[in-house]
Amino acid sequence: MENNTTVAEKTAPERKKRIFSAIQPSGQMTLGNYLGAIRNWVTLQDEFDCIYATANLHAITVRQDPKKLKENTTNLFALLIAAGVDPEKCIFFHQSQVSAHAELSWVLSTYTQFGELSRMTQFKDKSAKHADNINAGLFTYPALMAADILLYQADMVPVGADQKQHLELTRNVAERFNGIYGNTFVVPEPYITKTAARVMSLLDPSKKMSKSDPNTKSFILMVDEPATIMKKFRSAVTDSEASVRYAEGKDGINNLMEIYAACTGKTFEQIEDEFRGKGYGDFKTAVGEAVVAQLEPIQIRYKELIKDRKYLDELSRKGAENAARIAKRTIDKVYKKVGLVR
Ligand code: ATP
Ligand code: LTN
Repeated sequence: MENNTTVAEKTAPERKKRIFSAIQPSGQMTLGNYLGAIRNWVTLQDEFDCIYATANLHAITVRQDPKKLKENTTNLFALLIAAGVDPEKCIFFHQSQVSAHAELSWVLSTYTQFGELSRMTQFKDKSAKHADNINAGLFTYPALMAADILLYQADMVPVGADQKQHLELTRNVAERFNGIYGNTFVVPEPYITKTAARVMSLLDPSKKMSKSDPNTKSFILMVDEPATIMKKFRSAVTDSEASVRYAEGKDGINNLMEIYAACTGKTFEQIEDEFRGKGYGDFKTAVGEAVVAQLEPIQIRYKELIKDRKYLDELSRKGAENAARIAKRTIDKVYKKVGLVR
């Protein structure tokens, strides 16, 4: 017989695989955030049981203006819905609305080693950038991220390539805890797409595109006007060869090809054929237009959604109630295993 599933396996209710991801409301979202993370959230919704959050507790590891943080959090929530995250299909809320995140984070921080946290490149980068405020939360940030993921027993975590190290740490902490107390957490896998997993800066293609870059020409914002997007692509750094092909040493062109491929679905080979004999000017225009085509409909929906903050707050509260119910099961189990009075 071809099919070798047992009767027991067939009758057992099939649990859809669960996805968890979050994004910090620490500023405006870039094209890197969109292609590397947000877009995947949307495509995964139909197939999986998805839980998404704004990571506002993570955001305060860098000093924030309270009014701005609140505004950015709601704006991010609206932007993600405009991009296609559907609160009818997934659970979508703000991290601070479910207290179990902070509770589990504390417990997990006692199963995370100082040495492990010291190796995190994001910690090294951020503490170099914010030398006047290297707080304990910035250091234990990955324990909170592990709590986010493990609370919901997520099987997969869609993130950009830069978060892979935090995912590895989450897996280690889950395995360590399971090893001591018996099976408690699902050990999650990273979900990182091949194209545009790491969108690079338009001005220095050896660095990742980052919203905190002081030079605004280095990144495309999801809310940038079409004319601004075209202008930024026109000033993107390339090379002197004037040939559109993917090759080592052509970081600028490689990055533009990645972006174009991610926006049009074309392969590198098709792109090389399309622009054979043409200059970089034509290519940059095509990349800009492809990006505008992706972002413009999102911008229109975003402007509409952001007018009704009450409605957005209501949506997040509903999402948080559903999230809290799932989170409670895990945190109860963990407290019991560790021997904490409830
Ligand atoms: P910052 O510049 O403040 O460090 P960031 O732009 O790196 O922030 P995050 O909020 O840390 O953004 O990341 C949100 C999500 O977007 C994460 O899943 C991250 O992996 C992804 N991401 C961020 N930058 C890029 C990029 N350049 N290319 C692909 N994915 C990215
Ligand atoms: N650390 C991530 C944001 C984040 C996250 C998470 C991602 C917080 N909690 C849980 C995936 C799963 C970042 O900086 N991009």
